[in-house]
Amino acid sequence: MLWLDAHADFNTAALTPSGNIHGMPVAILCGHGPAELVELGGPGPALSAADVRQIGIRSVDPGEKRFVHEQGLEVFDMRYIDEMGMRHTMEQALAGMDDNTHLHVSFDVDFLDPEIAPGVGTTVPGGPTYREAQLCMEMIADTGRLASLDVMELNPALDVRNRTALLAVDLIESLFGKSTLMRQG
Ligand SMILES: [Mn+2]
Repeated sequence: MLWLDAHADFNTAALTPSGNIHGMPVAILCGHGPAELVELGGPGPALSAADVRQIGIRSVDPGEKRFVHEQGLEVFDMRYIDEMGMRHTMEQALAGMDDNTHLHVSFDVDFLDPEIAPGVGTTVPGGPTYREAQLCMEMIADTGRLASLDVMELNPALDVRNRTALLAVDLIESLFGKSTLMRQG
């Protein structure tokens, strides 16, 4: 699972400073949370931490930060992207898939820099630019392994002339394989 987000969403009820359950889904998917949620899709956790790669992270709570480290979650934060570039980041994040890999992408629109995507509930400055986000989506498409997608947090009431929604559609088209030129496979 590729988790594109400004936030790690790896809080638990014990760690969270805000109490917001929308900051907990990755922890719950990895088995840390109430059984009613952990086993929502069947017995046992849906994923292990080793199945998760996070991209674009730049807001992590103090207890959550420790827990991310303890669980060995693979996080490509904005500092990593700044230093290594989006191409290298995605090469690392997409490494190790095989023919049996079901790649799920969770795209929280607050992944994007608020300068280009203001229409979200919790903006965090310093996210990927338009070109970085396009490259991220295109490199996922190039793997041919994308099998499912969720798109989160787009809020039309906070958007500016629908630009965030239009941008999300543009990026999802790239994720589904739309490209400028015919590309060699
Ligand atoms: Mn988020």
